[in-house]
Amino acid sequence: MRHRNIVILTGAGISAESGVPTFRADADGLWLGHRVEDVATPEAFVRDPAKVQAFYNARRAQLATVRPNAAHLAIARFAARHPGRLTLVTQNVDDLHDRAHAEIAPGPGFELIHMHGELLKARCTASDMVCNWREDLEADHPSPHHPQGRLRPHIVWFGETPLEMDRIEAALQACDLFLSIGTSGAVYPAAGFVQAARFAGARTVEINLEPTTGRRLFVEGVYGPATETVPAFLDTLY
Ligand code: BJW
Repeated sequence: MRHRNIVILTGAGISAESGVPTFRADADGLWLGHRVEDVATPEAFVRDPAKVQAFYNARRAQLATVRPNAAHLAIARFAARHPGRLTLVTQNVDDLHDRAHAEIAPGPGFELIHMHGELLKARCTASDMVCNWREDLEADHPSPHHPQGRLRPHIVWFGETPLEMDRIEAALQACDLFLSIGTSGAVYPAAGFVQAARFAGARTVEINLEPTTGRRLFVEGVYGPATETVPAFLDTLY
């Protein structure tokens, strides 16, 4: 075993070949036809809850049409045989990592953190209670948890604090290998994780379709479609 404590950060690129659109692919800056600030901020939800709920309803429904790809499954296979600690931090709100790890049970040192939330969960605006949710949400969806609450998507919007930051920071401080897969590095704090990993002395590798603007922060880069590069790279670790 060349590495004991591993952190893998994933972004939209790992799910692209499953058919889930990435965020920053369009030259016109539109994201599934929306400006990101029209749908992914708390202010947008106050201004136009129907539009925000409809956007997330469509994405939640789309999850039923996609499946984990060879990159998700390669990480799941790796997690099943890695004897050390493996922290998989995903910025993705889809459930494709969850489904891959449900198919191939991970080892005891594995944890999966959805730092930007999950499409298949909803949160009460009054109590912050989180529940599993597969149906559409209405603009003013009453919360089962609190008489004054509404249900909103369990998504971390711009300006909100990402989830599980303490666990992520602890894993980064202890890691000896950091892999960043399919993320543009445009959104913080995830974009800064590579620096924390370098500070810990870790080997740092960017795996992407093409070098990102943050390429210089990584010691190594592996480029090509995730379904090919991720299984091949993980095979080199044993
Ligand atoms: C492939 C591939 C294939 C394609 N194979 N690869 C000014 C300066 C610095 C920071 C800020 C600033 N102003 C504001 C901020 C902070 C802000 C921020 O970073 N803004 C930037 C826009 C500048 N961040 C926040 O507000 C965050 N909160 C925060 O900072 O709180 C303070 C705090 C910090 C730390 C501790 C405590 C408190 C919250 C960010 C929330 C992000 N939310 C979103 C939307 C919600 C989720 C949803 O609706 O789905 O999350 S934004 C969107 O971007 C989404 C993603 O998770 C996130 C990252 O995108 P990702 O995954 O990188 O996708 P893309 O599309 O950008 O890239 C895809 C990549 O894949 C590309 O590189 C392709 O090449 C590659 N690819 N096909 C391999 N087949």
